Amino acid sequence: MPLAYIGLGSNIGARETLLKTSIEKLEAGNDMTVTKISPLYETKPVGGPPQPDYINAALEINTQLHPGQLLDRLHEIENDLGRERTVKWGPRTIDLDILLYGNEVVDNERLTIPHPLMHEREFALAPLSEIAPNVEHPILRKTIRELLNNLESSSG
Ligand code: A4P
Ligand code: MG
Repeated sequence: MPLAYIGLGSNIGARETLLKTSIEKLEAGNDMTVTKISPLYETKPVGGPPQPDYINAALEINTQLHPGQLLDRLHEIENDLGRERTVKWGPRTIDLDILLYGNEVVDNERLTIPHPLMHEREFALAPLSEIAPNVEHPILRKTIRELLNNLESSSG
């Protein structure tokens, strides 16, 4: 079974509790195991309207769900936790993104894997590098640690 990596973010409400509850909900089903959990990072918002700071984290999961089924599951949990989609990149109770799914490259109307912006975002790469530093991005062919180092050296 492939290992997949999920990025978590929250910037409204009880942010830490929302992250922890979403992890519990992922573990509650019998179709995946959460195998690694990164530390939580407090981050400044990137893009979108002015909005509160985020807490971000990353997970490694071992799952039999295919990418589309995994996305459905993540959306169910986001909805359970009160996510409302109003403004693109706007504030949210919880955002669950598929960052990587094994070595798979997916690009259809619902889903792009690897997540198309992950390599430009410190809030995604910093937690991911704590649990998957040597995992390679299947398109860019660089490890997560290398992508994070590139970003840090280019942003000065
Ligand atoms: N979708 C396509 N590919 C994926 C994927 N790999 N994982 C589609 C998850 N979803 C994927 O997402 C819109 C649609 O993207 C989904 O219905 C799915 O079919 P959404 O979660 O409804 O909307 P969104 O999150 O507002 O848009 P998007 O483009 O996912 O935004 P991002 O990239 O998630 O960015 N700053 C900090 N510090 N921390 C953050 O976590 N997050 C964002 C949102 C902006 N700034 C941030 C943070
Ligand atoms: Mg999202």
